[in-house]
Amino acid sequence: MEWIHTMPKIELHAHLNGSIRDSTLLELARVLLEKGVTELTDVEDVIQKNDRSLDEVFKLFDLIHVITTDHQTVTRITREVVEDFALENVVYLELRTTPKRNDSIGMSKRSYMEAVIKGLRSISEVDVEFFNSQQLNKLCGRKKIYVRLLLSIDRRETTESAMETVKLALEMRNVGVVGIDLSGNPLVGEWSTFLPALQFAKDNDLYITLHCGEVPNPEEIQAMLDFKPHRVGHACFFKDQDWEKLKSFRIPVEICLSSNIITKSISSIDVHHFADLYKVKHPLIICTDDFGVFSTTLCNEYSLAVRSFGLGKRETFSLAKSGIDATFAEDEVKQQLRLIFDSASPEYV
Ligand code: 6MZ
Repeated sequence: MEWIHTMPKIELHAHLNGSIRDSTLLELARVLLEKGVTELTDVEDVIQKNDRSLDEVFKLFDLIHVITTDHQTVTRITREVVEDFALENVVYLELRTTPKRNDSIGMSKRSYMEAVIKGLRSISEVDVEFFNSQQLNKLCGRKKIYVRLLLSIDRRETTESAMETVKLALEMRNVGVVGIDLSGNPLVGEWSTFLPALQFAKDNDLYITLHCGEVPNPEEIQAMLDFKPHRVGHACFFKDQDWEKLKSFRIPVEICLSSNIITKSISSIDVHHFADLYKVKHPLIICTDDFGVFSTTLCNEYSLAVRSFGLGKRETFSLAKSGIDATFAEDEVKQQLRLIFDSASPEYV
């Protein structure tokens, strides 16, 4: 559907290391193979993109991290991910990544993030605005994209490590960091471990989004909702009381259709909670999660929603535009985004 490609879009749930081009991953893996760092079977596993359970997805991430976690590669994949989203007419991207420490190569969480910022600065194919004093170039014909960053806390981390990430986020607000994400294998870690750092982040006006209800965990889901995050991702295993709370707090949901289906968090698209949330006009936004790992694109996710839930062109455009309110962007950026959508709207009536 060509109109989905040309439509301006907003992406709010994209993990950097889940969004690597196949060609890049292959190229990097070959170098490691030559050095004997990885096994051929491991690399084949990265390339094969069949159905994966949630558990397998996290094993895959560990392997991807072996392949990608050095400063130069982090810079490269950041540049490529932003370019790829801009080429599908994403006009605002909130990119999330877990700052990583690796003493053996002199990497700290800070230097990891500096490599990400270097990646943003190095983009020349498209015009990027990633902190608010920057102006988007007015050159015609070039894609323009606003980028903001979320620092992820991995559920394997300790309270101290989570706190280090939050402090880093606070120090990096002047380079486009707007919030914190809690992610990682949902079968690992306790909510109480992360709460102090997340509360500290919230008290210091960072925005918070949580992976919530990716596996059945009733107590954690309720505790997370009581924390009143600014958004949640997934919400696959919600029960009635969870939906009630989510809806009464009007917490926007990041919807990742392919990810939920491939990991079998949702048994089939016809029973996906998108339908109910959309029907009751609850704020939601279509996202990719990990376009590399799930072999998708944001256009593909919109097409899936259009085909599965019978959305028309106009409804799809309104849905995409409504994502502006769920962004963690400054008011001026939201204003600019409204102008971008308004100028495209005649195509979608
Ligand atoms: C939970 C996920 C995820 O941070 O290294 N991540 N966490 N659920 C998901 N759904 C499938 N997809 C990705 O990107 C990769 C990391 O993001 C989180 C995991 O912690 C994964 O290791 P970064 O850039």
